[in-house]
Amino acid sequence: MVNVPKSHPRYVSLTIRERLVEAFKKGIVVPEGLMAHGRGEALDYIIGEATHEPARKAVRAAAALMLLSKRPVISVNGNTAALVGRELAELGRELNAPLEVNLFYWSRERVEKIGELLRSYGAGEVLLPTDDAEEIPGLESSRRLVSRRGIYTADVVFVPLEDGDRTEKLVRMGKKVIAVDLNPLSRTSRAATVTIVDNVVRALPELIRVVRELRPLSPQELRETLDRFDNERNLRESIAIIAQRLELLAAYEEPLGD
Ligand code: PTJ
Repeated sequence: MVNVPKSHPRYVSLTIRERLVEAFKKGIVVPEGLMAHGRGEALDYIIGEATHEPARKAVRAAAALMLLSKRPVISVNGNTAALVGRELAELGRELNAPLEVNLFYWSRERVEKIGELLRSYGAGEVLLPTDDAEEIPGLESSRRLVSRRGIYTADVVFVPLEDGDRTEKLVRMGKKVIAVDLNPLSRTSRAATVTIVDNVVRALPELIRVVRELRPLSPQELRETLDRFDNERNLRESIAIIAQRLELLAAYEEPLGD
């Protein structure tokens, strides 16, 4: 692993890259996952690698939805296992929700490796798509394979960093979907019930913190928190932040990036 000096101005971003490259070498992340990260990284660069107000509002709505849920399930792919596996295990314990490995680029070996990694982080229940397998209706990708005890019967599915198809199909099955995606224009972002436009690396610790903060609220108060949230309006606010950042940079009102 390359040793990134802490003094480097892009230390955090370079360390995240190194984590993904290491996970790629171990067979957790696919090469396509590195490309997907590049797209996310570019958007993160534009928003100043910071959590903005729309993301904070979405985290509150997501936490309320998770606390109201009877059967929440956390879906994990290669990238999220590598970047926030530990936090996903912690969120699962906090919500008493199973983690389910669900991959786009499917291989039995990788499914098992990711399952093992999550268990090494102290995850409670870890479901694999090979356990009591069912199929998401109308979905052709490998993501269609889900566990009956998990995503198939969940009422709320948390899908940090996703491709759009499955989100649409899960919503069509009557489920509520919470997504984390740095791209507010993606199909996932538009199809989800609540989209957190932020880097998973910042969103997960914040989500865990807010779940703990909102836990004492009554179901009525949680429902009010959720009802105040409008995903489409929130996505438009995130797009406005991207536009404003670029305008300020173009108008010499912010220092150019490094
Ligand atoms: O492990 P697998 O086989 O399930 O494959 C995982 C990937 C990520 C390769 C697969 O789901 C995929 O191809 O995803 P997409 O369609 O490229 O979508 C990934 C989305 O995540 C893009 O919109 C990126 O902008 C966004 N993204 C990338 N890195 C991050 C991110 N969003 C939040 N935080 C990130 N760190």
